[in-house]
Amino acid sequence: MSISLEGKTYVVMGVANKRSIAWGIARSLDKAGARLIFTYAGERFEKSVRDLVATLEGNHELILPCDVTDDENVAACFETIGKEVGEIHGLAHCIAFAKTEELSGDFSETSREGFLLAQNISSYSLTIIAKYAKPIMAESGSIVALTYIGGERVMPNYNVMGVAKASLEMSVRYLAADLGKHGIRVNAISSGPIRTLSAKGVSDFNSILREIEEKAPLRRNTTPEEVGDTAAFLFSDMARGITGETIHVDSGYHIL
Ligand code: N5H
Repeated sequence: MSISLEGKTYVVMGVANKRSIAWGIARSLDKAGARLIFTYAGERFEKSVRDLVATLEGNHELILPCDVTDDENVAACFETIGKEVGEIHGLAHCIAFAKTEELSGDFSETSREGFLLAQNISSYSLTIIAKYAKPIMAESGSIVALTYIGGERVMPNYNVMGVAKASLEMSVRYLAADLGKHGIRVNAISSGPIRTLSAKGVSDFNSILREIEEKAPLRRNTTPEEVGDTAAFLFSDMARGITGETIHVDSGYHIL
């Protein structure tokens, strides 16, 4: 079950380890025959990304650091990508961060610094990346970002990240409105909860997963493969009429 993305090049940003949703996306794109470029957040992730990429079918050589909090770093990263491959056909933004202490307890205690940090890394990063990816993006380019239902509705403990995801989802729409004139589409995938490194330390994650198994229309949890295949679809020409959309890949939980 795969579509062909042969001859296409995509940038996958935010692989941390084999459980990452970004890695699910990378595997689907690799299976579809795409050429991939990876960016990682800091030195601590470089080795794990390189080791993982070596297990893919295709030969994906370009693996670069990209610090999304630094405009010049993002500019340099996409300049390097442009020099190496010429043109890209899309990018997957799988980047988010908030302080652990702001992901539980009272939202009214959120600090200014923590609020801005979550917005900076989890939301504004999409806009700065779109700015520097635009000059090297093909006419049919496609950008995909990851979000969560906590950006639409209040979910226990999601707190500052919920506000950042709301901002990210609205950025997807404004970017779609802006970049549509260049033929570039911008969409988000709202994934059901998946046990990733980001979810580590979330207290009662098991009970969150259990509730989905019990209540979601499909009575099961979301896998990184399901998100990856939806990303592959959004990157493909099959999705050429879709932009500014948030697609829920969550076993239907969001309709409840
Ligand atoms: C309602 C929930 C439970 C509350 C959990 C919120 C999780 C938010 C995601 C952010 C991105 C987590 C985060 O920034 C954790 C960091 O403070 C500490 N972790 C790290 O630094 C690790 C090492 C690195 C790799 O993580 C990052 N992000 O850089 C939501 C859950 C049911 C679903 C969920 C887990 C959603 C989501 O947005 O990821």
